[in-house]
Amino acid sequence: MRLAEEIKKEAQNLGFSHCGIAKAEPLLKEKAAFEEALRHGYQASMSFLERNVDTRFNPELLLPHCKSVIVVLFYYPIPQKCHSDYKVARYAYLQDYHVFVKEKLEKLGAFLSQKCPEAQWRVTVDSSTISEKSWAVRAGVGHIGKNSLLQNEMGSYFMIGTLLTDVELDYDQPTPADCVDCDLCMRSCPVQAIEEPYKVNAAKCIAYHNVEDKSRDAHGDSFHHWVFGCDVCQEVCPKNQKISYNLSATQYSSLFLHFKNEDFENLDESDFRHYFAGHCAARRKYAGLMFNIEKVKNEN
Ligand code: B12
Ligand code: SF4
Ligand code: SF4
Repeated sequence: MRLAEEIKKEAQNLGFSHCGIAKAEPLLKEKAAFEEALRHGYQASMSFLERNVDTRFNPELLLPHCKSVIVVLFYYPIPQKCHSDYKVARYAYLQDYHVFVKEKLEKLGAFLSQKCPEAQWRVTVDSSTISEKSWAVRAGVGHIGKNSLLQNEMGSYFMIGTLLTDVELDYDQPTPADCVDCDLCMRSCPVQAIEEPYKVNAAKCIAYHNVEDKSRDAHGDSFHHWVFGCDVCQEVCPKNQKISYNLSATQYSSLFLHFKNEDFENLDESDFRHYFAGHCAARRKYAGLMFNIEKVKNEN
């Protein structure tokens, strides 16, 4: 078996639904589109997006002599079954993907080292300065939908990670985009944050205001019941209607699923620390989550 095929098989053994490989070369078209989005101010206060723009689209700046970008997708088919007026994005039911996807990718890196002891490699999951969706498209594991998210035949509920390496491999081809005449996500976004197809203005997006925005300023728009993240533009997408739920395959925590209104409203700091250690919600900190809950409570 060729090395690329062995890597993909190992990725599957590690629990990734998809694995594709892109040639590491500067992505000029994608970089230009990204810079255009920055000129529109779509990054809101996330000034980290303005730094290291070259690095995001040229992995050689992250790993010297980088030849290949191995992209993996972790699929999380989790049902949204709220017992309360407070909604939480599905990815927050998982343990913190920054940790477990990274661990799995490090195992994939160790597998590569077994096969090629000289190999240099580096893992990225979300935090690094790399445009993960752009590389996923290049690696042939999906295309960008009008909601700006990577999607394929299984839908869009994925977390993306990459393994950069200086080993040359066989490369995959991008698949064509296929939203065709649909614009459901754009019409359904409660705050009209998808201003143009494929482009989200974070300054309007609920998932920015209730997760990323540290200022917690008096944001005028409603959170529309979402206290952490937002899944509306994925829930309405026809690509996500055929989900076969397979919770045992995910690093799944049912805690939020069982929360009732009073559990959200009466959450105290020690319970927050106890229950949410190791979960994405912990990144928002107690005061941040309570700000969101209070805001939604006042809107109900
Ligand atoms: C900043 C960020 C956000 C911001 C901004 C969102 C956004 N659309 O950019 C906020 C906080 C709002 C956010 C929200 C969410 N995020 Co987020 N986010 C990121 C992060 C860290 C950087 C993305 C970025 O650079 N954005 C800036 C914009 C300008 O760039 P862009 O969207 O990549 O698109 C530009 C280029 O890539 C280029 N381009 C590339 N390919 C193509 C194809 C076409 C056809 C076109 C026209 C252009 C184009 O043009 C675009 C310029 O407009 C990535 C992780 C990473 N390091 O990549 C995760 C990431 C994109 N987020 C992710 C997730 C899961 C979410 C949420 C679904 C979470 C939730 N449920 O609440 C929401 C979805 C909101 C949405 N509809 O986008 C996943 C996406 C998985 C997937 N299936 O695509 C990522 C990849 C994290 C991960 N490692 O898995 N996120
Ligand atoms: S995550 Fe929510 S607010 Fe953001 S673009 Fe999607 S539907 Fe709109
Ligand atoms: S809802 Fe329609 S337009 Fe939006 S991403 Fe899904 S298929 Fe594409």
